[in-house]
Amino acid sequence: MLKIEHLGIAVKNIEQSNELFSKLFNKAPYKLEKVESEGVSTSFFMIGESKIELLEATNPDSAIAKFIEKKGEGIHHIAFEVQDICAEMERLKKEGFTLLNEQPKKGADNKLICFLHPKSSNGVLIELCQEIRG
Ligand code: CMX
Repeated sequence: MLKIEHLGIAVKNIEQSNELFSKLFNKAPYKLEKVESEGVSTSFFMIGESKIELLEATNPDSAIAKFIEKKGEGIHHIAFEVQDICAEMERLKKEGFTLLNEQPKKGADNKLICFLHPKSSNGVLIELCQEIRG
């Protein structure tokens, strides 16, 4: 793994949270993006070399809607950048982690992504991500 790529924060209302976090960071998000396949509306803030992703559910079946219903707003996942997502998925599967998708899928911010089930990583939802190159 190369570095923490971003932290994901589940929010109820992304417009309100964009205002709140813009005040906190004293800057606006650099990107707003809907990812229909994940049922989320996202925004990204760049803080030095670190990124924060805000996520609002776009439908009641979204992972974010279920998370907020159960746990309330807050930190939802940690994403790690990897060089070769397929190789890393294979390695982690062999190590006993539960992959939530067998093939990398397209995520927000020009990334191929794969999630690991929080039950296999001490209650933390982990995302692997690799920049889509070319
Ligand atoms: N962090 C930690 N634990 C979590 C969690 C999270 N983000 N989301 C759910 N859980 C917990 C649940 O509370 C539950 O715990 P208990 O059994 O102790 O109650 C457990 O994980 C399993 O819950 P579940 O009911 O079996 O499954 P859910 O329907 O809640 O789904 C998960 C959980 C992780 C499988 C699902 O959220 C998922 O597939 N996530 C990956 C995709 C995703 O999160 N997409 C949105 C972000 C997309 C993006 O970043 O662009």
